[in-house]
Amino acid sequence: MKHLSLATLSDVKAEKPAYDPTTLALGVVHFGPGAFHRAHQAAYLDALAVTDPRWGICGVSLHSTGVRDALTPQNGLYTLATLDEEIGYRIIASIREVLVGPENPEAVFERLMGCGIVTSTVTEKGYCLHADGALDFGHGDIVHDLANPQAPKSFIGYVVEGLRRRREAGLAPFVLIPCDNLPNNGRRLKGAVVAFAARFDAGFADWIETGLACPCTMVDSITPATDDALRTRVADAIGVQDAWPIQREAFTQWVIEDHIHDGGPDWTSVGVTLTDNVPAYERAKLRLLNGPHSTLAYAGLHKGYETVSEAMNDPELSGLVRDLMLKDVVPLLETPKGMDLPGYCEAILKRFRNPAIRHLLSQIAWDGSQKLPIRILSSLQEALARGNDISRLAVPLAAWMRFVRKKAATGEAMTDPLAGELIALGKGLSDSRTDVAVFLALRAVFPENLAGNAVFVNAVEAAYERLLAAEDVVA
Ligand code: CS2
Repeated sequence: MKHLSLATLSDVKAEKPAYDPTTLALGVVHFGPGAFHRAHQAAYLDALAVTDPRWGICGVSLHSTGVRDALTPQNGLYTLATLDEEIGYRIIASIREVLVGPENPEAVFERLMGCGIVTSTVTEKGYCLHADGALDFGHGDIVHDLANPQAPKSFIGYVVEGLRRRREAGLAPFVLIPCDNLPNNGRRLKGAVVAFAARFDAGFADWIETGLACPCTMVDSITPATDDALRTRVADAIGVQDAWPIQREAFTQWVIEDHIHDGGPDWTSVGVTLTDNVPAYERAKLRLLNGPHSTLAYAGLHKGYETVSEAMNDPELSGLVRDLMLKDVVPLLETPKGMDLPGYCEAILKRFRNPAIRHLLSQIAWDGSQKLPIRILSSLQEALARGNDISRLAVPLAAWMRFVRKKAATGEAMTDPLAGELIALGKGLSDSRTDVAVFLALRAVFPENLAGNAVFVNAVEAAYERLLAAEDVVA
């Protein structure tokens, strides 16, 4: 079978780009061209390319060579399979180049000089922030980048050195658009960039503070990792082989704060929502989609399920997340303009049930130490302050603790920046209520005010005991 590339595009049985990909300028530099980026922002920019050729993408991988190695022989083309009641296959051509940062930082800086927009999907941990949202100057990559600004390891290091060179050359800053599931992602990122720059030169930090547009965003589309089943399915459908197709649900949403630059893309023409109230959208999404997702992940794995839709078929679990959303979280939220929060919850529950998608709970369970504070503790703190019942919100925390325990006992790999610490801690547990205190001592996850709150501690201990009892029944 032939392989996907510009040369074989005419043989492909899929929706094809309605523009000539070779004419796109590299107007966007994107850090972290993983599955989510290729499912989401790259698809929007692919639609935009039909009318505006300025926004082709240069993807920059900070660690692995995999995306570059898969996409370069395919001239950047890949298949986006949308899995719902109907299955769609579309060839995306907006990624025109993929660079691997550590191989050639100068090539990345060159692109940063020539682009108009920088976007990122580097995950929560890629921002190198403390739990309070400020840049972590003790983070190994940040320490490295302050000493070696010309060969950075972190996304922050690249952005700051790219801005420094632009200032030196008399250019304006690029527009920086973070696309990760972080509250106030634009504010946090800009704060981190300014703080890093201030270590070099206060005037430079002021220049960034005044001139850098870094809007907050909300991004949404459920994107399970690529597997061999998808590769086979895509090859059968489109008639050529694609080394790295991407799958997602049909639903997709991108909300960007509307103070972005003149002369930029016509975002709304491709379905992006521009608003002055991103925080309301982003809080709703983080707490009503990502929070329940993490709840299903840990509670579902605890019950032996593999995928989100399987977990949703368990009435106890689907009832838990539904109540958590509607009874615990919705009352805490401001309703974004034109949105109906209970309707939003029902739509999310339907998306979780999507039978066309095999979204692995183990994928969502990655990086729990980073995700739980944002997704669950945020709601829980507010619920506590109002004197609301927090027993359901305690369940994902207790289930995560059992998840860590299991990883420590089985020796299975755990993806989490705190993995070493968590595994060590998980080995010393006694499988009793007292385990909870061991976890609550993790200051990177549980702030002092919460860990010392008796109502909170009791709720997590009670949830933990219930999970232990369920394990006894299974055993
Ligand atoms: C998920 C998200 O893996 C996870 O943690 O909760 O990737 C989720 O699928 C997306 O945010 C949906 O937009």
